[in-house]
Amino acid sequence: MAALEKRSGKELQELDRNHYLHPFTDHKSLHKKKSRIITRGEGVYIFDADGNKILDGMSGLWCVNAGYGREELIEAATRQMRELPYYNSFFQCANPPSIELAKLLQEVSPAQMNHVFFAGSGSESNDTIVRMVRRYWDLMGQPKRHTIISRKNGYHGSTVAGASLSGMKAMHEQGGLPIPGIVHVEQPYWFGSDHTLSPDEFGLVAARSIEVKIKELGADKVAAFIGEPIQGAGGVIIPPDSYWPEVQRICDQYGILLISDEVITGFGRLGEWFGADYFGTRPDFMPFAKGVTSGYLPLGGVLISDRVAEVIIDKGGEFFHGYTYSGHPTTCAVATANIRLLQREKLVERVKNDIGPYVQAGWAKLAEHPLVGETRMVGLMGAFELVADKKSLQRFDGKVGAGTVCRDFLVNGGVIMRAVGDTIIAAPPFVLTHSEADEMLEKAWKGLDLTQKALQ
Ligand code: PXG
Repeated sequence: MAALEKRSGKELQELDRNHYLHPFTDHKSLHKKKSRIITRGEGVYIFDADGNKILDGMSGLWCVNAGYGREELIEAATRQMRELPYYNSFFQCANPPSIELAKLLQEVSPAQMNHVFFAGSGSESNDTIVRMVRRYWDLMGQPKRHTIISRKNGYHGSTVAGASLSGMKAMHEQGGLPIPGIVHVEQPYWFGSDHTLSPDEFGLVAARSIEVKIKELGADKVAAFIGEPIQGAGGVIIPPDSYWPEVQRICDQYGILLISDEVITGFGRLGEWFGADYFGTRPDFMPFAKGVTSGYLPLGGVLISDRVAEVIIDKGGEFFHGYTYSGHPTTCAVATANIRLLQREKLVERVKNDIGPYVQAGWAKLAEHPLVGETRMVGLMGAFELVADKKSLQRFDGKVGAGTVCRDFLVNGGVIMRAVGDTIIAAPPFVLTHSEADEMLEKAWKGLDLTQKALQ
């Protein structure tokens, strides 16, 4: 049998079609086309089996923040695999890399976060949180505090608990979700509103939909609120300034645990180590994944505040929860190497003070394009909205599939961005240079021109 890399692109596509079920994919429609086989990555570029070089404006799936081909991450994995590729953290065991990483996470995270529980992905991290939140309230003698409030169009994963926390209608319709005890309130998506309120007024209304729900359920029934600092998969929804302070006030007033889902925003995406740092919230839980290893190996986890950790540790006895790969030595070694790399190259500061502002300035200019109704970006996490009428901000309402048309032009033109409905989103690696940023923005403009022509 030929080694995998020796197969032709065509051969790989055929095997893919015959044997491989992809995540979030309509396979019938994919099989009519063919999948794009990505074979290599270097810096901010990926290469496909047809020989195309594409600027990865999505950092893989919001994760390859340090860029492709980083030798120190490869070496960290190799070294650890030689020493101890795997051992578990059950049965009163631990291993040096998981302990090192736990300590390092404590150093880079907000002051109240002094403990971590490791998982294998963002979804698993949120499953852990659902269990731990309920365990906490049981131990506090308030077992009725069971319900977790989340948001419509939020994304928290694809496992049963993750998909339940997510506010995606299409996901809920498949398999009878959400599970009991998870409810959804309004998202702070000003552009998607009727624009009768100012962004700050709208942000307050969205935050207060949490309070309305608390009063409806009874505060003694509500365990926690979960939100992404900026919604990622939902379309890079940057809340108005009024939003997070009001959410924090509500959580404080009703004694509800705050979960800041940092799976995308953690480890520098917004120019601060965490989204909670950027928005000034004081979460009790921070699930993370993706950027913790720059996507080189799958690792997730939950940072846990002292308020919760003390109860789980002191009052809890055994918490019957954990994964085979909790504290996996190799993934933890790579995460530590990645965080050290972010620190040494000052990449978080670079997002805040250098490449972030540079890309933001160019991104804002895309608003001059006749198809664009709004641009927005914090750090290196941005979106623009395609509109049918620029003056009235009238949207296409999904009818012509403008987002998909534009996305295809972008990708075929050599830059990866993603379409969420008619919102185009981007999240490039932190190592993007100024000239690569120029290339990304020029290609975005070109893609918009082609989309405009195609839709006329
Ligand atoms: N929370 C957030 C905020 C996420 O963005 C998860 C949890 C789940 O993580 P895992 O590792 O289980 O996938 C995510 C994942 C997209 C897209 O299309 C986004 C994610 C995953 C897949 C696709 O933007 N985010």
